[in-house]
Amino acid sequence: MSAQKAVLLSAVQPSNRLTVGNYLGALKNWVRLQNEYDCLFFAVDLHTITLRQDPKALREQTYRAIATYIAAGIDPAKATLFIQSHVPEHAELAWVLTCFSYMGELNRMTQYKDKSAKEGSNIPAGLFIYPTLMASDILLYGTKLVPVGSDQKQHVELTRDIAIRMNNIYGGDLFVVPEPFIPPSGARIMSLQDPTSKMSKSDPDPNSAVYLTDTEDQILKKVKRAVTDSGTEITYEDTKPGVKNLLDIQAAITGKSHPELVSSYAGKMYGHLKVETAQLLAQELAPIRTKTDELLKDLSYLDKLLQDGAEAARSRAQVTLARVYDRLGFVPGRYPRRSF
Ligand code: AQP
Repeated sequence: MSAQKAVLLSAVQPSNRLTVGNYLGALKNWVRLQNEYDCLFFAVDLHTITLRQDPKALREQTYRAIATYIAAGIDPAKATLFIQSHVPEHAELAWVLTCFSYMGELNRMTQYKDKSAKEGSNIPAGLFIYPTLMASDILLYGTKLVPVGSDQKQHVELTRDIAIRMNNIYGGDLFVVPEPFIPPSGARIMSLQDPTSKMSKSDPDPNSAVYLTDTEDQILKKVKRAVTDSGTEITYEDTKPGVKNLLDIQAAITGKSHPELVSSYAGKMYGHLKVETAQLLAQELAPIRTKTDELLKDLSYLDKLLQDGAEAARSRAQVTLARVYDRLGFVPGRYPRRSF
């Protein structure tokens, strides 16, 4: 890792097994980005508890997420790899940022509106303030670039607003102001059962997503059942979201362009497209599944790696938190007195 490289940070919530959406939209890009940027990749367990989780499943899924990052090609020697709760500075800075954010701006977050609508009358307060935890994740490391899908762009904008607000009060060098970063091939993979909504790991219908744990047989069954339309011609159009989604999956795996893929299916049926998409997926995911399972057999190796990652992350996070506490006027205690 080089100090000159821009800091890039990204994470996944271990709220279930990861899907091929998480893989093609995030992990596969991270593998490329780790060579160009100073990358921090982590599993956000603190974010995950904004909705109720089963403790045993959460622990397993968190280990599995980290093992999957490595199996997909993240090199712990190149990128800092850790679990969010292992770096307590995330929760500490989040509190400070909560004090500098406004109810009105948090109320405008569409993710909060969407997720709270599903919760009935008992909406966990964490769902409301979680964008300030995300702001903390970002600001702790002087992050310049945050790869995000369109659904998360609003949270990066909020992070910018809070950073600029605090920089205006406490000095322009308090926080690096981050920017949303749209990776070159940022595929957005849609649900196999409802191709107008995003494939999501917490979708209650297991047929809506291909999980990275799925076997070749399961992948084939799910993709064969994927909702398409009553037509027959394979074209890349908004009016055919199911077909478009399968072509997007193929494009993200092979790097081929949509016109190239469409012309290769001239005169063929939806069935061909489904079977070939399933085969490509199975081929791409099998080595990741095998490697993940292998890694999960040796938790002591993962624990050591995570401890090293957390130490590296903490030593960076503490510099930011110490600067913030000093500027706020806190009496130095945990951190030595120094001029920031
Ligand atoms: N369907 C998708 N297509 C492309 N990228 C996706 N990502 C998620 N789903 C797709 C990307 O994966 C990263 C991690 O996402 P997250 O775990 O922080 O939460 P999310 O975006 O809300 O993902 P899920 O799978 O839908 O999670 P749940 O169901 O727990 O809310 C992000 O980079 C995201 O863009």
